[in-house]
Amino acid sequence: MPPIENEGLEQIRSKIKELIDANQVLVFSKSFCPFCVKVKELFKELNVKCNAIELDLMGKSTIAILRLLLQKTVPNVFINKKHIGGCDKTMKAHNDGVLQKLLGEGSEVFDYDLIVIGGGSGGLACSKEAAALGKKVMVLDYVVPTPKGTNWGLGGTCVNVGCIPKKLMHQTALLGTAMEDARKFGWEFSDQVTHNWETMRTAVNNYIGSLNWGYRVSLRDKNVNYVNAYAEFVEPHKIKATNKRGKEMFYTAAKFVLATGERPRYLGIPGDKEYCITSDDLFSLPYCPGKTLVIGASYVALECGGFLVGLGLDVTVMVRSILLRGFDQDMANRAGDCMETHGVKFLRKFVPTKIEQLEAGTPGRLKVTAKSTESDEIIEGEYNTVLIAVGRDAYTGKIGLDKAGVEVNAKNGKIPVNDEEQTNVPHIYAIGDILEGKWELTPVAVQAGKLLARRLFAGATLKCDYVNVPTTVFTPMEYGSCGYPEEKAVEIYGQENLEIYHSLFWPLEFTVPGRDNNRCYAKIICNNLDNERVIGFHYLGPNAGEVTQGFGAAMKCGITKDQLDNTIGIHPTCAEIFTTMEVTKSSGGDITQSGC
Ligand code: FAD
Ligand code: NA7
Repeated sequence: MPPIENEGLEQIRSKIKELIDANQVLVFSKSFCPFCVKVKELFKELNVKCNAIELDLMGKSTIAILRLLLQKTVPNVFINKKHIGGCDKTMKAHNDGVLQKLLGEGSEVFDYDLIVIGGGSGGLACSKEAAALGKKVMVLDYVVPTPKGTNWGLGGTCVNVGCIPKKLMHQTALLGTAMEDARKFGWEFSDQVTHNWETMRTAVNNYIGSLNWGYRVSLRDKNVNYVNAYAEFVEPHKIKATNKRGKEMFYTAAKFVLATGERPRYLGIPGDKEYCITSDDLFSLPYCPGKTLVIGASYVALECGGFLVGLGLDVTVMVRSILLRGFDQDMANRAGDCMETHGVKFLRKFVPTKIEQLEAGTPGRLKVTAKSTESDEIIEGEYNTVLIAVGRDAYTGKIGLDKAGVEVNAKNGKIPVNDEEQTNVPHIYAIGDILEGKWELTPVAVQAGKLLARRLFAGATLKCDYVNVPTTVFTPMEYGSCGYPEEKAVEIYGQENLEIYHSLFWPLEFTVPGRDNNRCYAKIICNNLDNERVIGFHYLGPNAGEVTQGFGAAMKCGITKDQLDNTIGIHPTCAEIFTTMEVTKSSGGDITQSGC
């Protein structure tokens, strides 16, 4: 507001009216007043421009202005020319949803309050939560088939081509091992035990089908408008949706959430798209893959290689450099060693250069040529199936982000957001696997989606906490972790400030069958500078997900080594090892276990 020192009351009155008329939100405020700060913060959270007249900074005119206003106290809030009142009344109006309605008046009318692009883990959670808060919501989900033509239903990666089929097939493999163990416990089978891929695939895919259906029903029950169409921005507030028959529809929304996930990366070598499959194809493959080469060494590669060998197949994993990049390397190598014990062959320091078809079929025969990363050595091998698992790319390239002005990391398609999952365009948000530098896990996408909806539409302030996220790699010997890998902890805190406790252990259930003795391993990394707080938790053993989940909660509460020592274990279990760890890594003491 320009200086009005020398103006008469009438002029001031007309200036005030002008200001109220011209601003969607006008707040008469005092810069030091905490209630005014609260109100201004609210509008900031709502992404609504709030014009504040700081009366304490206006000299003499303050008194004149206050004389003319009916409400003499601050904050004094006007929305679309309507007088709201002070802090309490504004907050109440927000909680009752009245404020949002008033803000909507006089502004552009959109088809939806929220459009979510992508009906996977994050998108479904966000859209259902927003609809439960009374918003008009649309979610679009569309699966572009793989180069092999594989397609699937609603629910995204986790349900169709990720966590769910992966864990069920891992379970299939574990049952095979359990059957071997069973003989040692006295079970007798008269017939030779074999595995039928088609039976497993059909059972797993029937279950997935039931989940797809369940998602549809729950969207309908929650009044979310689900559209099975591919969405792309044509304007910042408008998308084009193209369905599988090519029909185009256009929709507008006040706000958007991007949750388009990732898709497997290909190698870019001759024969990769023609002859190879990815995890997007594996779980619904209509035939047993036979002798398989898995290319890649991170978690998708090792998990798939692990369950395939568990089904009795001949499996080789081609590793370019290290196992499980980003995870604790001591643990990664131990998990790899266990895979080798379970029959997986590793071809280390090789990358494929060419895939050729020797014979078509289900499966056919493929020739793979690979070169060493350390020498000129070239090798060739013959496999029935080649599974590429060399990472996943954010699926953001063809959704018209340029039309909406959303910034994207050109190298990997990831979307940078602030700590409220907001992109550089204030009304567009992003969650899940497409985020830059965040965990690519289902529960993370779900939590981020839910909390985002509550912040957008219920005045909540809680943000998604991406720290100390527990996770598990479902290799034949499972690896659960939470917090820092050892390398990272050393880098951040320095070796001299850490105490690392560790132990090998032998699960009781492995003793009678006499397998995997002293292969299971537990390790915690404690920060000496902070009361030996546990900053890294690592577990290699059975039921790693179940074990790690509870310790994840403990780490959220800031558990220390002392508190772990004071926790009484449950006997006989694997998890109890964490309550009795005494040997530090630095001592070099014996960590083998011989009994309970
Ligand atoms: P997604 O679930 O991928 O959903 C995105 C959806 O958007 C997809 O359906 C996609 O088709 C759709 N879409 C994309 N573009 C458009 C568009 N333009 N218009 C309309 N729709 C579009 N996580 C775990 O927590 N535990 C595990 O054990 C685990 N195992 C995994 C195993 C494998 C093999 C893989 C590949 C992943 C695994 N994950 C696991 C990761 C987990 O699946 C992802 O983190 C999670 O699915 C991410 O959710 P999202 O909402 O970001 O994306
Ligand atoms: P990641 O974690 O991105 O790992 C990719 C792996 O593939 C890694 O071992 C790479 O080796 C390897 N890679 C990458 N490019 C090549 C080529 N050209 N040749 C051979 N090997 C290669 O991918 P994932 O698919 O396992 O997991 C992605 C996410 O999906 C994961 O976080 C889950 O949430 C689900 P490198 O170590 O770089 O040498």
